[in-house]
Amino acid sequence: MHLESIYEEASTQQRTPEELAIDHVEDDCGHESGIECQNGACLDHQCHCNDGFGGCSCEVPDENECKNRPCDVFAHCTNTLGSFHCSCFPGYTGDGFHCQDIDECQHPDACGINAVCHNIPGNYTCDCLQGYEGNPYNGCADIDECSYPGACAPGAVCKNSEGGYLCACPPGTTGDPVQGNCIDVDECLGAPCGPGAICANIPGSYVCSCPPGFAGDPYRQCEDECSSSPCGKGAKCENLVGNFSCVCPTGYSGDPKISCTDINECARPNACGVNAQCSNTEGSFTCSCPGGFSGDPHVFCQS
Ligand SMILES: [Ca+2]
Ligand SMILES: [Ca+2]
Ligand SMILES: [Ca+2]
Ligand SMILES: [Ca+2]
Repeated sequence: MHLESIYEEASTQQRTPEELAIDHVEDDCGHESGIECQNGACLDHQCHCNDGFGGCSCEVPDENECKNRPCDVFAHCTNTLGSFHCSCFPGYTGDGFHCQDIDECQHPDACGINAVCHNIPGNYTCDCLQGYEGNPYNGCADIDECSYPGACAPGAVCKNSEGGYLCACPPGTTGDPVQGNCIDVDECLGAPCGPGAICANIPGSYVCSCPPGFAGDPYRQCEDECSSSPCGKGAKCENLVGNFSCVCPTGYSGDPKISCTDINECARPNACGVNAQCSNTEGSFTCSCPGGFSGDPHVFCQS
């Protein structure tokens, strides 16, 4: 019988636990012997022995050694005919004269998984580890903290883990991901784009672009489109807003994207004045009055 129930029964009946313990022994005693209840009182067909007697009909002289409390305080004393014995309470170990608490936590399976064991006198308790929930005696499972609204700060990313969870501000944002807020980083303040490029801050990131008339990888370098000599041989590159154009310079003709060649102006009729000599040059031509002639060769040479 458990300690508490013995004491409970003893207090309701206003008897000592030892006296009650004797009763429980006598309860097991039948009446087959036919001997009358000699040294006791018959109650409810049971012979309740006077002090110093035992047996089914209280016919045997017996000392109740339990009266002297010979057992450990954490043991149950049982009087027997001619003797007694001590047995440690549940949760205690020993010979009954010396009982000590069993440290149940030494047993690896005392609690379920992910639980912590606490040894207490006569018993033990189990609790789920922090971050775990369930029946600690059967086993605790990880709590998915991320399933709770507000586990992390607004805009933060929640990542569940065994026994815990992590809050993090997503890339491109900064702040306190647990209790504060994740705020966009203005990456443009750090001039992350290539030389000549335009930086635009956007939520969670930034964008680099080349200004109109410039080309290239804006994250590396933006260059005047003409700087890469996109036009044909002899052609002029003109940088435009968002574009460029190739033109053959004055005195040259052809497809400026392929090549520009000198115009032979002298092949044109009336390139120079009357009587004048035309001489073609790279990109131009000259007119001159021949020997013996004078005047403006672009208009008229006079002899
Ligand atoms: Ca214990
Ligand atoms: Ca967790
Ligand atoms: Ca940003
Ligand atoms: Ca020419």
